[in-house]
Amino acid sequence: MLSKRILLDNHPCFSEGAHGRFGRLHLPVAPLCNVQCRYCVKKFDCANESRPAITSRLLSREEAVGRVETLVDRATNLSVIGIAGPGDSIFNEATLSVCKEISARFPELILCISTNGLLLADRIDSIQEAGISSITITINAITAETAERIYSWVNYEGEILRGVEGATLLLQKQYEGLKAAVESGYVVKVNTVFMPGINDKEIPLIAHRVASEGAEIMNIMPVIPQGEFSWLRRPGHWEIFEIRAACSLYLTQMSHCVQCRSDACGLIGQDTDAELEMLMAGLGVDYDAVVS
Ligand code: CLF
Repeated sequence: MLSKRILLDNHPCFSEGAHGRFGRLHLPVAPLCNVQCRYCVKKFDCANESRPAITSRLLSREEAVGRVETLVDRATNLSVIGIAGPGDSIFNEATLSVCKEISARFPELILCISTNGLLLADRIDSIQEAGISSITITINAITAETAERIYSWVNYEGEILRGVEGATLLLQKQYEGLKAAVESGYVVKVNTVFMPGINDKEIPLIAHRVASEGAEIMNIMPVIPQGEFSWLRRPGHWEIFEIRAACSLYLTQMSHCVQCRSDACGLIGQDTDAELEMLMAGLGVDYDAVVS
């Protein structure tokens, strides 16, 4: 596994200093999800929409590796290959096989996954074997009562659990997963979706708990009101600022997240179209600027 120093110097999401210098390439190879968050809507071919769980299309394992080969060559400032959906990275077998191949062929790249954490503790050994270097877990609650309001269902080992039963298991697995990842030497980022009136009171408690479990950094993101939570209010900049300030008492806060797509490519906030870049490469058009 890459050292913590290398990771923090070169990972654009984990490091404020790296985000203007290095970009990430997301590979949309993980379509399935084992948890239904009430704020999540997975979509494909959404030309003008940019948010998590969106991708133009899914990639096969071969296409994903081909995309890395081509784009890393054309855009020398890509330091991270991430798998962030559109479903849960760990729930999809393709994630580990793609990562294994990329880590063997491009050992200099940071391999990053984003997960809801349900399977993290169960699969931590396979995740390490696949060469993955950084992990983000989305944790939105401390209590089962709050988690029950956020998640419609949880699918664990083929059994669909709803209500407080599903919520309790998910929280238990998320905190177990965080502990297992930290004990395995991972630098872990925790993403928390700020949902006014749903989990805002618990966010500082989440910060306190994940910091005490060894998380390195926290990324509080405003909810995008959609799906079953389309009636929610999107929190304003000042609310986000205040909650980050409260949580910064416990661990470092990320403030440059752009809530990117599952097929994002380039510098954070200056994304390029990976599909178009692949097409240009196929046509032999010179690399113009994946990122400038
Ligand atoms: Fe991708 Fe996520 Fe890894 Fe970064 S994104 S899997 S940690 S390489 Fe980054 Fe995008 Fe924000 Fe995620 S800006 S949504 S925090």
